[in-house]
Amino acid sequence: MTEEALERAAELLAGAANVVVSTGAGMSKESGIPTFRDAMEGLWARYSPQELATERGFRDQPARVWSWYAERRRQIAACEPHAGHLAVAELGRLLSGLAVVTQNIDGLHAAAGSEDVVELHGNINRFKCLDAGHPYAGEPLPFPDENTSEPPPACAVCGSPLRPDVVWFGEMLPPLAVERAWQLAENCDVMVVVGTSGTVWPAAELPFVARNNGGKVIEVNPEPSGVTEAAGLVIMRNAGEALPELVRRMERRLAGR
Ligand code: BV8
Repeated sequence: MTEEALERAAELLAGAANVVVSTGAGMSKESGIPTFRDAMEGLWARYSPQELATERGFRDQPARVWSWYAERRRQIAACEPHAGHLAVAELGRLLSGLAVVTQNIDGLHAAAGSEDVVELHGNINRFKCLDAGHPYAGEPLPFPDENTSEPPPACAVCGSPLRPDVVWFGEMLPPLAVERAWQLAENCDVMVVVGTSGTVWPAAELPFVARNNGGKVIEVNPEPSGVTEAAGLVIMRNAGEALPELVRRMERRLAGR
């Protein structure tokens, strides 16, 4: 099945003008960043993203939430884009009309060379202040010592605590990112959706938007997910295996023209 699915996916991509690659935490797993699902069992078992990745959580426990993000930043700083990220960047060079829409806040698509990346949920290495959203433009923030709980620094403009420039549960997504992401999904010929369980909304809606507007949806995920239903083609492989293979097949097709 995978062989045929890869061949069919390469055929669809080679003939597509507008392609969206839509990614979730599974895209970064082979770079060493645990998915949210893993994290429930893993290092975050003592943390609940639903509780801490919220404004309420931050206002109630600023030092704890700030340290949780600092620990994640430290982990991400030690990670590199893997072959799957590099394959997405290569796809972007082969197909001029390709854009990436990601739920991930780790910046690995840009680090791999993808130039058109829509960050639906922000970026863990960007900061703004809690009360007014003043962007932080100071020196790179140090990582606190492991397991210490340090309070967040204060905004230089208004004095309110700095927070990561990410979208917390219960917060609206950045309007410009939403507008672009839905416009891309509505107009794409093909959407490749990689490494998402399809549990977080409204991002989970994108593959359905693509399908409902005539786009072909290809899912890359070793397990079924909440978006499999929207996919006409499923490649049940890890991103780091499937995406480079997809690019190799596409390059062969494009060379053969
Ligand atoms: C909002 C940043 C308006 C922070 C994150 C309906 C409509 C609108 C909203 C809602 C709704 N229903 C519920 C809501 C509320 C909520 C929500 O969706 N809750 C869920 C839990 C039910 N949504 C919101 O609050 C959103 N805001 O809609 O505002 C509003 C306001 C108030 C009230 C209502 C509406 C904001 C959501 C954004 C939250 N911020 N991240 C931070 O990271 O700290 S979400 C975060 O979790 C990620 O960004 C990501 O989006 C999500 C995790 O999901 P995945 O990426 O899919 O990862 P997961 O671990 O689940 O799955 C990994 C997958 O990879 C698996 O399928 C696995 O099989 C696969 N995999 C594993 N290895 C590999 C692999 N695949 C490929 N290769 C591999 N090697």
